[in-house]
Amino acid sequence: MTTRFHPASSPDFVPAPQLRELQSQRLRAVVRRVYDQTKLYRNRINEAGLRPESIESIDDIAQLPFTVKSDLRDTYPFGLFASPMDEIVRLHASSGTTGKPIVVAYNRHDVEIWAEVIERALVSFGLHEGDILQNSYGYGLFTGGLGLHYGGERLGATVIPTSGGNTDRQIMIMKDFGVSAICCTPSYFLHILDRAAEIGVDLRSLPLRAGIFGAEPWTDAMRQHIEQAADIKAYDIYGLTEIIGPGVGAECHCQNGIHIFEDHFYPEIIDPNTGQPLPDGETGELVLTTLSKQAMPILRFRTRDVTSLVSEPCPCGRTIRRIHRISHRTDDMIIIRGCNVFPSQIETALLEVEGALPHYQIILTRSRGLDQMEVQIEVNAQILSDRIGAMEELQARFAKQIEHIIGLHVVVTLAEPRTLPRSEGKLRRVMDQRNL
Ligand code: DLL
Repeated sequence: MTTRFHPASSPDFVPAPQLRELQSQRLRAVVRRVYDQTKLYRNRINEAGLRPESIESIDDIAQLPFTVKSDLRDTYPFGLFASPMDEIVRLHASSGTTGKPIVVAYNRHDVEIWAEVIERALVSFGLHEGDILQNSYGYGLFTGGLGLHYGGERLGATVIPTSGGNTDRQIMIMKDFGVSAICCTPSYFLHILDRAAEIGVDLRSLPLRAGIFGAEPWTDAMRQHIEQAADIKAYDIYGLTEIIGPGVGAECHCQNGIHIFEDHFYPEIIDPNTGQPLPDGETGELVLTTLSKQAMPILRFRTRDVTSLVSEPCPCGRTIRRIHRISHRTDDMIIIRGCNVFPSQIETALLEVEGALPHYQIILTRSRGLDQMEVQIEVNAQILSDRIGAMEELQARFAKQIEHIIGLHVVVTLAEPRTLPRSEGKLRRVMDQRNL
């Protein structure tokens, strides 16, 4: 993978004092804008006993109030817009699981920034003009499709807007069009891999060399599996609708954390219980402030994504800071018999056992007041029929490995290949049936 310097990534290498000056200048402007243009922020800033001019530099950011997801719901649909409607050129929405969606807006300047950060992400994955980019993120209200699309075009790549689904056609296009990079959720890529094997296409023999995976958590164990199975480099891209969509941050070729494009999106880590900022290196909830967005700027958004800021500089030389890959969301943590468990721990455990396919599902139930966790894992059909007792042995190995990592005994069920749910977008791996 090439690591040559591309001019689009210049802002990633700005010396720290200069970056802080830019962040301060942008923070002052954004605070003034939301104060003048939105009722919610004006009230919140007044209630905090502040005036817009109280915020002089980026060091003052922690004085500002947080924004939470329900603020976006409560102001549905347009209550947080800070540009007049006739300047807004795009709306996206995120459905969430219940009730009204949240709506986000972009003016011309915002869609340009979005394309800029996506271009910077693609460059940091080693992509360049001439790459053929299959974009299998969903096009529509979801930000993944259109977000990646315009950044790819800005780079000068050839973007193929396949969107999600119709997997056989995805594979045909990948093969016939000489696709060099694909964007989709890691779980959809697993599905593509399976289906390709079924119809006799070996992705390793294609020109595909990079996968751009995000929109859901995935582990380094999963990365290894994907990289080997497809002979590609698998990169992590992070983002969320409320802040812009994909492109808040991305890995570089070092694959050791997500660089945040912090000239546009300022990261903080807080203790989710107290709301207090945590020092670099400590794990907590990621909070993001949009420094340059105009149509819908957001101050100190509580993402619920759990990570930490990496203090060591990255060998790639980028000065923008990194966060560790997102391990889970605060609301995804499973509390079972008093222990905290993350689905990513299960993923890591099961991929260490030979014979596991990377498809699994976690089912939580409650029986006579006691929580039970069942992990269903797809395994190689060969193993299931190999010899008498092989299945029980494998089951025991999975249970032991999981217990070793999470400290709890779980029920392991082995499943035939291709029997667990698949997804063309984000995959829900945890079924919590405890309150049914
Ligand atoms: O998922 C935006 C996106 C599209 C990101 C395509 C990357 C690629 P939402 O639907 O609003 O937006 O979901 C945002 O997804 O708060 C995280 O919990 C999770 N998420 C996104 N990227 C990653 C990632 C898009 N790389 C929520 N690793 C976020 C782990 C991720 N979780």
